[in-house]
Amino acid sequence: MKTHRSALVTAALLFTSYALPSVAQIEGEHIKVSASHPVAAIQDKESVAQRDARMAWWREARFGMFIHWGLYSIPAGKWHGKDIPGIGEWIMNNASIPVADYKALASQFNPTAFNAHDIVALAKSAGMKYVVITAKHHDGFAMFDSKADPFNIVAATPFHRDPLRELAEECRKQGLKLGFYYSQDQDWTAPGGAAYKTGNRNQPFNHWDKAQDGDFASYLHTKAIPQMKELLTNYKDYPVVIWFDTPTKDMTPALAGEIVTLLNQHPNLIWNNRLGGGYKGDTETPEQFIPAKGYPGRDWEACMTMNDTWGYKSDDKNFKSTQTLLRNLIDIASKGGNYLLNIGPDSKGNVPEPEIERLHEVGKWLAVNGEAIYGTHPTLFGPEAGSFSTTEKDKEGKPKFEPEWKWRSTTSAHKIYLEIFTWPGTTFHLNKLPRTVTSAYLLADKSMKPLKITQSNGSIDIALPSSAPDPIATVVVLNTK
Ligand code: FHN
Repeated sequence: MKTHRSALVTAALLFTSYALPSVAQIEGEHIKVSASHPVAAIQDKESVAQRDARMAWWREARFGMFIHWGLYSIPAGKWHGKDIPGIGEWIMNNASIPVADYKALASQFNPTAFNAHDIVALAKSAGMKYVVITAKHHDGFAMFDSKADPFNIVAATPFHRDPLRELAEECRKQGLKLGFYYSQDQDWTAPGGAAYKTGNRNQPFNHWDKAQDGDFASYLHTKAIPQMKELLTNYKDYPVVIWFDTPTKDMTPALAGEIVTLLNQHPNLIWNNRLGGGYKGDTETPEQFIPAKGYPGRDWEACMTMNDTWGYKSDDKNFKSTQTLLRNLIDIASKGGNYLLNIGPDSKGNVPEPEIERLHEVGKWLAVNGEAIYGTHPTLFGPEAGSFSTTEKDKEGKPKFEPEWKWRSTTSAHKIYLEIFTWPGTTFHLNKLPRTVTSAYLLADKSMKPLKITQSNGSIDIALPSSAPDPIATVVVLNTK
């Protein structure tokens, strides 16, 4: 009876492409369906098992490279000799640069130092499993060969090469996945594209040049959707991710539905929660922060910069330490998320040296300790990540989360990993053990020499060397049954 009913509901969901009914969780077999959008997306139709299969590589990956690269790397934070405050890729908006002046940058863009092999090799050496690059950011400049719009790197610059094609070839060769970021809503150089000033998303037509005026739907039909079609069809097996950004209220459910119709033709694609129009997508995307508890029941990916900008800014040297980057990765993995860490190449295509250095260092740690990160499940404990303040509030007026950085934990079927940041001396004590531990060893110790353990009443003492073998994070493995 149960099977029969489920089959009927499945069929109904698969063949309903408009006006979806509001269906709650169906006997645990299907993902919750949202009623508010007109075209059913893959997430509305697939079973939990189909979703697990579609998300499998992404969940295993845990660590990816974000690349913000475009014309904004030429001014690199300065316009007419003045420092322009804000993030580098927003310079056109923040300095209210006229469309014609910004477009003129294309004739100077000749990033001859760009080397797709080296960038993919860098990601690989960092232990990253996928790359997501800005195919088009809010400035409207396409970093790929586009027949739909001539404002692109092949047609409008002396470079005449398609970096996305070159990256796709290298990702294929070096075994990484490739995704494309596409600013579907904001476009500051196309008539009708949305534009809002920082912090003012409710006024998307906050234009500063008449050349930007126009109709949003026409922009979508003549530029954004044709370009997305190009991106989805011209790179063989890639992209595996489409990373949308900054939806405004102009992205109505009906317009977003047109994009979803296109996405539905690529059933293995993963796309984020930033399309707009009421679509939840596959992934939550906390930006520049790590949520206190992750998003239980949802896939999520924290995207972060290494300094204070996504797109290259020559004066931004405020790079986070390798320790911070690595502990962020561990923190995120312990809460079941992915870390999408950004690089911002300069106008010649060079990746800034401090970014290369840090990525190599993170990669060295992962080469030894990756087992504790890739494909793992969240912590079985929880309080180690920190606690909510009883007195202080965050920006939204909710109790402020105060992280602790002593240790984290990740899990696999038969192991608990303890990533220790603050060395506790010669004993690590754990209460409320959810599994029985059979043995323990240091992950970096190739001989897996057993660490002495003492268990009683659900707690354990693990004997450790007197000083931290790894100053950033030492991983203790507990074999469990
Ligand atoms: O406005 C963008 C910003 O430039 C950058 O691309 C980030 C990356 O997540 N997303 C937007 C802000 O949320």
